Amino acid sequence: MHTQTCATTVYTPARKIWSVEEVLELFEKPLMDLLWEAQQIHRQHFDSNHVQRSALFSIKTGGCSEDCKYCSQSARHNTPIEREPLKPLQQVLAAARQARDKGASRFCMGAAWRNPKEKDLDAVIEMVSAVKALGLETCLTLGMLKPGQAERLKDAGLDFYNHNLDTAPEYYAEIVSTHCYEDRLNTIDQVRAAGIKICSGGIVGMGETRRHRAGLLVQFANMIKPPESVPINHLVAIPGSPLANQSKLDSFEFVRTIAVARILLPESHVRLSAGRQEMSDEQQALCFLAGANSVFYGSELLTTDNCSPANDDELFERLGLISS
Ligand code: SAM
Ligand code: DTB
Ligand code: SF4
Repeated sequence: MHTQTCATTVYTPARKIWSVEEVLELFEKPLMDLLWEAQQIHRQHFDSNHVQRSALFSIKTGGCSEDCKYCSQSARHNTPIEREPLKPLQQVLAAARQARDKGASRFCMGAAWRNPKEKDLDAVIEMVSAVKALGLETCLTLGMLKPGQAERLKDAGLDFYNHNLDTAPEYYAEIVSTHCYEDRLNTIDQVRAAGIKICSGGIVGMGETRRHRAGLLVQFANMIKPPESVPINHLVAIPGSPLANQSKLDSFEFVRTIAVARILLPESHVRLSAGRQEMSDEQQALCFLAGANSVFYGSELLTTDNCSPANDDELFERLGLISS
């Protein structure tokens, strides 16, 4: 008789698969208990006082075809941001040099595209090689990728690709109608398959519920391989955008979101991202205690202001944080 050994093999997942209910239980813990749990996990996987710094630069601003309600760069909203062409290589390199000299370790280049055209990709590939040659890690965020494009970026030496899921699957259609969650997941899969590291996170403070915040984090935690980098943005309310009048999320709820991300994603860098400028030094310190270990460093994000490097340097000094 032929025995099928594989039929009796018990598959044991290497990691826990999280349910939204379990994640909600974490969110509901007393804040001190949640912070303690997150901090212990953080210390098992990272140097507790180290924070990674990425610089952001918009290589192509405005005029985007998509209708993401939070975004200043959608051509469909009446925001103060004007459409600009793709920046020339020398301008990108000058910004990268400046970021490196100020102490950033990664240079993240963002473009307001639904997806890059092949001609655009040729120019971006040149940028990746040139920025890498400066000794910086490279990251791109260009929108959705078509088959073959991720491989081209990998060949150019790209380290990270940023593509956020932004919110829970069931809330996504409230925020964007011109593409869907499946499209986002599909691009993430292509990037992973090409061997590029993934940066994927989301935005809180867009009117979503705690269940939606839990649902977003569950998406990352249950991936076969979770993203290496998980940016948690607080909405920057853009005048003229549909979310212009959205009220700010309770600051402790934001800290909880960081702590839960740390517990669910013990090996990922959790980045305290957009919205940091509106946070007090004390809230930022709580976020680092909760397990955030990366920031955007530089006085600008893509189209909005960020904390000034001088303020960040002073805050890091006061907190005894070391960065690279
Ligand atoms: N077009 C590409 C895309 O959508 O992936 C890349 C650029 S897009 C600006 C990158 C990310 O920036 C978004 O997914 C979102 O998470 C974040 N973002 C954009 N506008 C924001 C805002 N007003 N507040 C917070 N985060 C924002
Ligand atoms: C991410 O998660 N946040 C960054 C980066 N990835 C591309 C973008 C933040 C943008 C904030 C609003 C603006 O400056 O336009
Ligand atoms: Fe376009 Fe990206 Fe802004 Fe959406 S988030 S409107 S895809 S630039």
